[in-house]
Amino acid sequence: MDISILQKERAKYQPELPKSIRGAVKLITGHKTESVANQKEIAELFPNTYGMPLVSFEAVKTQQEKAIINVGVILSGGQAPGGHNVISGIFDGIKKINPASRLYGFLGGPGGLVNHKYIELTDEIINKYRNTGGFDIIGSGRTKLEEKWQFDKGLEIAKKLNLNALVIIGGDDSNTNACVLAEYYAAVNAKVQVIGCPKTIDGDMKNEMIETSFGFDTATKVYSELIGNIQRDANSAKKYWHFIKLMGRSASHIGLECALKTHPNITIISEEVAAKNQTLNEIVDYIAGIVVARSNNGENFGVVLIPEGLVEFVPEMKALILELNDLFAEDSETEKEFHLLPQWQRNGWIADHLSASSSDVFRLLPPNIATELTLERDPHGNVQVSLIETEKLLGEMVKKKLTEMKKSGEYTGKFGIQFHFFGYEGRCAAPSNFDADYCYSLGFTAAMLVSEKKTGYMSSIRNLTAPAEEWIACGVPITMMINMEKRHGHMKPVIQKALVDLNGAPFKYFVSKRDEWAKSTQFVYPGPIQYFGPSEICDMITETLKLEKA
Ligand code: FBP
Repeated sequence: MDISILQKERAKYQPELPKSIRGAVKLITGHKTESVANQKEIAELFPNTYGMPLVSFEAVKTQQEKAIINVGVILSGGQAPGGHNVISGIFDGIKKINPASRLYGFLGGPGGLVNHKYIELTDEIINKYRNTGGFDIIGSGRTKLEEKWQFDKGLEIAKKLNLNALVIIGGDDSNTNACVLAEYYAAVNAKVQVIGCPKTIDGDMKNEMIETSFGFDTATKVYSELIGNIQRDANSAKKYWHFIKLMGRSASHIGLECALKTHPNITIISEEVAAKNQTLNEIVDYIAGIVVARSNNGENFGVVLIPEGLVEFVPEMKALILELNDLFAEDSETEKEFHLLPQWQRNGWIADHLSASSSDVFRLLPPNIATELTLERDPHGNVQVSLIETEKLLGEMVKKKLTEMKKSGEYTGKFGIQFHFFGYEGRCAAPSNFDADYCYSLGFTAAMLVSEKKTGYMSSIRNLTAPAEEWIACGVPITMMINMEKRHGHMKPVIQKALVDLNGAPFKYFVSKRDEWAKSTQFVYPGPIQYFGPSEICDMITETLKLEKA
């Protein structure tokens, strides 16, 4: 197989582990936990895995001999840089615990567990994937594990392969799956443990005990390089406004981190839009105001960052989406009726089935955006926001507004526009040193949690602003992160997503700077990820972590 020169060199990189888990370790049991909300309901739904204590690992002088542990690993949901290092961390971890331990990879996500599609991951396979991006070692998928027959099929193969545990590498929805599965296996005394690992470029799988999800560091570095390059182009040609939509689903962590790294003229933060109850027209007025102000300074160019989940946070759009979700609730009469309609009748039918206010909003949307809002939800009931062209919606609305302002003499500039969407280009990049080390440590810690017979825990590495050797390896009960939310029209226990905290240091710092960045041109050009060279550049952590932990 041909590999790039970088890949060849990168294969030699030995990821760092926290010092405390490099040799012999001892489990330390901390205090008992409770769920982040809806404690009574969650305790009732998870009687076997609720309220378990936090655990951590400490170095000791001698290690007792440990039993063989066989593990099945699943990559779940969207790709995130570093997934292969989690797997190599698990592999090295279980082999260190007992060299006869074995690792199996289920193919194509949670569906592989249910359909019994797997491979054994050997040294030879693992070595080809160390420090590489992507999830192609075993593939990923979005099958939701929620039905008893799926759990039982999983148990069947786990028994056949003599597995002690499953490790599910995923975001909030996939770790919710892990939690539900752990509870079921504990309830039927299946003797199969389930451990989760916090993955997602979106950065929203974090909380008091999980400082960041893996992949966020690398993906935001890739997007920031691209944004920086576009800013240079904008500042060179001086003739375009670039509207850039950034992946990240609901939360705006990616947009905020990229803004902190690159200082664009405008960054919309969805959580702020919701808090201020801003309408679409108000957002358009805000952007147009900055375009006019810059034009008055002779600068008919700029860069706007737009989080991909924005439409779900604009109050009138949010109300519309909630109504649409109910209309498309799984197996509902309306859902069935809608799918029988020919394409040309669908938008009219929807408008007739909405409340008067949502119907007005729906009818005023450009037809392509209206159709994008009605596309199939993902298996977890989420609107597929990456398919909605919010950058075009806002760009076209700003253009219209400026045309009106031109007519009334309030604006005399030129408005050329370019659209971009950065998402998939960041999800499989070769992991930064941070993500390579972080992921390897998460995998290694997952192996230790399995060896300690823990189930329903998420592998957690803390103290991430310190050098890797000072990181702390822990286990956090997943039930601690769960609350009740409406999905597919029904209340379900799910991990609470972390949105941008408007009282948090990263957002406050951004607010203190954004007017300056809007009026004058203060672009920063971060350039590409560096894997070799001085530590200040190779081991850089995110601005978000720096500010949150300052
Ligand atoms: P996860 O939450 O599974 O990590 O997904 C991340 C993500 O990249 C989102 O940012 C994006 O909205 C979505 O996946 C796109 O999904 P798909 O890969 O199915 O197009």
